[in-house]
Amino acid sequence: MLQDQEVHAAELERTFIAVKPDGVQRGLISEIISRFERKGYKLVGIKVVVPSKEFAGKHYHALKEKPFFNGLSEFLSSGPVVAMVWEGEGVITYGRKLIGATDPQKSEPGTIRGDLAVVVGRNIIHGSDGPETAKDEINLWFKPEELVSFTSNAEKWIYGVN
Ligand code: IDP
Repeated sequence: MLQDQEVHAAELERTFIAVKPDGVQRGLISEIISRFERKGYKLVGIKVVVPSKEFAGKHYHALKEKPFFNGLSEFLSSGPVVAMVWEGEGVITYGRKLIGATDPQKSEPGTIRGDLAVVVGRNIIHGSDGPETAKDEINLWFKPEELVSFTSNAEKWIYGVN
């Protein structure tokens, strides 16, 4: 039985989620963690960091041609960020659903940005947008030894497997 759980856990995917400086300053860390945790996803890494502007630029490298790239990198490095790795079936795609659209004004009510943010430049949370990005972002923000692997007792109730 334990073996089955281990196999199952090994198949689960991981995504990188960050509470950006505006979310931290507004006291929304626990609210954001709570939405992922209540859904049934598992927190396997977390730390509070103030990234340098250079590091923020690496994180947002795909956007380096955008006019807002400099301001965005500056903003991400302007204060503490809560960097996290969440694990679970479909967590990359569904995590983005929990987060909502990039522009909070286009985010549905019930989503994190829809409920808690107003403008695109202060949309409080980041989430990886696909499997490759997730892998790259997890590697950028975390060393392997900063992440844990464990089977939660709740998994059999969340996934319905033994
Ligand atoms: P995402 O965060 O929903 O994945 P991306 O297009 O990857 O969206 O953009 C990264 C971040 O850049 C957004 O979360 C937002 O903070 C910022 N951003 C995106 N578009 C604009 C814009 O038009 N003006 C200012 N900031 C923007």
